Parts: sequence; structure tokens; C-alpha cells
Amino acid sequence: MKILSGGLTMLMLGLSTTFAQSVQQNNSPVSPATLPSIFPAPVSVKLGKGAVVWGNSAVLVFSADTDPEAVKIVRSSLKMAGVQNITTTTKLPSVLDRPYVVLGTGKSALVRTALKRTDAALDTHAEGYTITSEVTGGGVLITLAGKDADGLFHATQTFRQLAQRQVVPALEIQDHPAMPIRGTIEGFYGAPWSMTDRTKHLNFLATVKANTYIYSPKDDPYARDKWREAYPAATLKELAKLVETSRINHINFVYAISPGPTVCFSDPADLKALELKFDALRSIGVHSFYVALDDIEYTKWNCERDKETFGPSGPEAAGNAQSFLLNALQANLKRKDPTAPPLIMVPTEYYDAKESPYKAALRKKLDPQIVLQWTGTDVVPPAISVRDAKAATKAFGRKTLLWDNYPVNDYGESTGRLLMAPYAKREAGLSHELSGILSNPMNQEAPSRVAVTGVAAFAWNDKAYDAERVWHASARELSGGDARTTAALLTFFDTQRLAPTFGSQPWQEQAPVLKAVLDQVRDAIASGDVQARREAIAGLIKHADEFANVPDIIRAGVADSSFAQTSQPWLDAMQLWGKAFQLTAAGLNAADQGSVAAERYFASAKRFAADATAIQTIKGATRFGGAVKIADGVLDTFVADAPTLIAVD
Ligand code: LTM
Repeated sequence: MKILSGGLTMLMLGLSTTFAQSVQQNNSPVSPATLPSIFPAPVSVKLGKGAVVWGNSAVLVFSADTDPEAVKIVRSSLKMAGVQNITTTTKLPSVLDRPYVVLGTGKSALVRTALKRTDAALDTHAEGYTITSEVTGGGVLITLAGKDADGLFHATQTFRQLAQRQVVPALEIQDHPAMPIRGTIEGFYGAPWSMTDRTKHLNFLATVKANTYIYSPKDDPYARDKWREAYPAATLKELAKLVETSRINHINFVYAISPGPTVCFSDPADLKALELKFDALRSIGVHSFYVALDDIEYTKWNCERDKETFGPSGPEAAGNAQSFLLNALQANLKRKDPTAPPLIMVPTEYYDAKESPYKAALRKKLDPQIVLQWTGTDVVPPAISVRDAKAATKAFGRKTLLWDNYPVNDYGESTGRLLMAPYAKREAGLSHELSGILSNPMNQEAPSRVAVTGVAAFAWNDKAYDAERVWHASARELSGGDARTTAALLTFFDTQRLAPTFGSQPWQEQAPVLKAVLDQVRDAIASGDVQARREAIAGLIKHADEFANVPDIIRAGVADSSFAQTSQPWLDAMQLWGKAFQLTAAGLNAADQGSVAAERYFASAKRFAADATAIQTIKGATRFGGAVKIADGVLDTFVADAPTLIAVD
């Protein structure tokens, strides 16, 4: 039974009592407080005594200098929890008669007092925060305390997740990131994201406590082929909006330029051209810059002057020349904006940590402040270990920032795929050896959030990272919390789980959940046990029906329609495969009963499979267009093999 009093509803599950008594002061067996799941996993969460259910009213307590965005998130979280009447104050009363949410940084006396009342110390790490909630007589005191403004913002994101639960337990959370740099680099080839995609992505990054977005689409001509030319005013205006969206989301917007194809490293005019570009972006609020030198020819100079300055061309000379230009840029950046974060770069040898003359030149000559990216032991590595990262630190002469080429799908082996496996095979402990991780996403923004949620969660707390649980959490988030849509999304992800490398060996296997189901059916048929076969086929019919319904459930249920739009060919193909699957199951059932109808079912299944296989990616949407793949090597094989499994006399 729920009792409403003073704006706070307490859950007593069958006990009628006065309001003050209604607060559960201990983990009663009737309604114990339970540990909430929060993603990324916090450093520590300790349950206290009691729990409350949100009622009709709450009070926000904050000083005038509190980040308005943080206040907005707390307010909207409370609204989502059904709290209608939200008032604000700058003072915390000594007796509370409803939920009071105090928010601010450690600089605020209000926050320090609130923490003291709940007997908690503030997390002192950069971007750290502490949340306490304590049931006090007739009310509840919730404190969101940031070590700094970023920490407070992260605290509000945790609060958003806590408020999604009906019951808020008394607890203490201490939290801070393991890696200082976390987020994405829009660094793929092919159609760049639209400004709308980017805006949504920045809003999403905030929810997973990421703090960095690097603008580096390979197909922005003003960033690569025509890097010396100024952006048209309209584009700059659009970029300015993104920079503002980043700012309110506590995301560092980094602008990357790729002058490598034509730059003359020793020419002061090119240094000037780079600075002019950076100045233009600085004028719209960008503070952080990046020079990308990947995928360029580094054994030939672009100008005679470089030969005269650095000697004959070659990897070592390229390392010297790149260091020369980047050091000058870094010095000028510092001069113009002393608080600016250091320049970031990706070198030409970014794809391994093997010693080489080029890397030795960078190690010796590149300003140690400059942050350097690498992609692991390959462009798309099968795994990344602490040992790999240590080798990179040694080779490049600094802790590196990982450029993780997952879930990017712009290379030949990824043709026709969305990459939607859990983010895995990155070793816990990498936080000691990396300054951070940036994911290179797919051309499809919303589907990329599945992997990026994993990247952000791993970079926040690699030691407590659980790939499967975070994967499930990302499906829940995309579904807006709807259980049926979440389940449908997970079935869809399973069909897109294969993660290719640049070689023939994938680093994540395809459709393991579906494969287990189909293998079990094959085994039951092979066993010769009539009952087992019958049950397995009945189960298969049910499974095929569920599979066939997935595309419609996703289209109707995802919170952001751009997920269904960008996944459209895959959902269409899955629908046809669903039909092929249903007909295959029907064919096996008919064959099991000795019916000649089996042949017709199998023939129809074959036709649907052929139609499904013909569906192509959206023209121009990905760098390599082609036939979309659904659980390939698993479902297609089963549909092809099914007619051979049971003989019909
Ligand atoms: O990985 C890097 C540093 N550069 C490019 C990316 O732009 C591209 O998206 C990925 C995947 O194809 N491979 C690269 O080499």
C-alpha cells in the first residue's frame, strides 16, 4: 500500500502507518532496499538504511552559480519519476518533510553542509562526484556533490538513472573516471554524420559520462583535401551550434584537421594556414585541436623545401618533419590560449607499437605534451591488452590515447554490416596505461551508440566493466525502457554481432544466441529421439515467430526513430529472413509428420532467403555499399540445410 504524506509517498507493502513511521529505516524483509544498476559502473555504491518512493513534490536546493544544465537534468529526472511539484530554494531546512535534492560542487557551503549531515566525504578526483541519499524522519536528503562542474554534471546523469526506479534507496555513491579522455572520434570514411546526428550524439555522450568528441570526418573537404580553405560561413555557423551543444553537455569539442596529403611541413605559409583554420574555429568557441596524419604517403615529400630542411624523404625524416610542424602549432596554441588542452595527433604509423625509425623520431622530437593516438596492434585489432598498451607507451614515448576502430564499418570486410556486438576484449587494467579511449563509430549514428556505450563504460571503470550487462543496458536505453523493445533489439544485435578485422578472422563471432538455438534443434533431430525432435521443432516454430516480429517491434518501439531509419535495410532484410525462418520451421514440422507439404515450405523459404540476400545498404550511406548481412553463416546455413535433415518418404 502507498501512503502519501507531505509530498513523499512511502512504500509499505501492506502496512498502514503514519507518515513518519512509513519511512523504512532498515532492510525490512517486506521491502528491502536494493542495489541499483548504474552504467557506467560507479567506483563504489553502498546501501544505507531505508528507501523512498517518489511522491508528488520535491525541493531543489542550489546556489545561483550552479550549472543550469545540471539543475535542468535533475528537474527533468524528477518529472520523469512523476514528481509534479518541484520548488527551489537556496537554504536547506534542519527538518525535512519531503525529498530535498541539494546540488553543487565542493566549493558550495550548502553542499559541504549537506554532505556533513549525511556523514560523507566528497570524491576528490577530477570529474569525480559523490551522491548520498538519506532518509531522515519525515523526508529524504539527496546530495549531488561534484568535485568540479564536470563531476556535478556526471552526478546528475547518475541521478537520472536512479530516478528511473520507483524506489530510491538510501545510499552513498563515490565515483570518478578511470581514464581522463572518453568518447568518440568521428573519423570514418564515407558519408559524414549530419549536424542533427552530431547533436543527438553529443546529447547521448553526456548520458554515458563521456567527455570528448573529435570532429574528424574524412569526407569533410575543408578538413582534408581543401584544408587550406576557410569554411563557408553557413558551415561555421552550424559547427558553432555543435560547439555550444558540447559545452552544455560537458563534452570537449575537438576540431581535427588532416593536412597530410598536401602539406609542406617546413613552409611557414602552411603553418600560418593551419593557424588561420584553428583561429576560425576558436572564434566559435573551440579550445581543443587535433592534427590527423593517418592514411597518408610518408615516404615522399610534398615539396622541395622539406627535402632541403629534413633531408631525403623516408619514415624517420617524416617523423622529424611532423614533429617540427606540430611542436610549432602546440607552442602557438599555448600562447593564444594558455588554458587550452594540449594538441592531439594521430601519427602515420598508428596501427602497431613496433619500434621503427619513424616512431623513434616522434619519441625524440615530438613535444611530450602532445597527446598521441594509436589503434592497437592493428588497424582493427582482435583484442587490446595492457601489454600492448605498455609497448605503445614505450614506442611513442608517452601514454597513448587509444583510437578504437570499433564499431566503424567503412572498410571492405565490414560491407553490409552494422557492428553491434558488446564492446569486449579490452583488458581490465588498461586505465593504468592509456590516457583514454575514443571510439571510431559507424556512418550510422544511433546504431553506433550500442558500442559507444560500452567504450564509455569501459573507459570510466575498466575494472568493473561487464560487457554483456552494459550491452543490455544500451538496448534498454535505446528502447526507452520498454522490455519488449529491449528484447527485440537484443535479438537484432545478435544478427549483427560479427566483428570483422582487416583479415579473414573476425574478432567477435556471428549470432551466438541464434546459433545455440539452431544447434540444439539440429542435435535433437540428429538424436533420433522422437519426443526430443518434436519438442525442438515446436520450440523452433515459436522462436522463428519471435524473430520475424523483431523488425516491427523495433520500428514501433525505439525511442529515437533515427535508429530504425538508419537500420532500415537491415530491418527489412531481417523481416524477410524471419519469413524464411518461419517457413523453414514449418517445413521441418511437416517433414517430421511425413507430410509432402514440407517441400513447398522449404521452396518458399528459399525464395524469401533469396529476396533477403538481395537487399542492399542505402545508397551513399556507407563507404562500401553492398548486400546487407543478417546472421550470415548461421541462419542462411540452417535454411539451406533444413531440407536435408529429415527424410520425407
Ligand atoms: O584508423 C585510423 C587512424 N584511420 C583510418 C580511419 O579513418 C578508418 O575509419 C579506419 C577504419 O577503416 N581505418 C583507418 O585506417
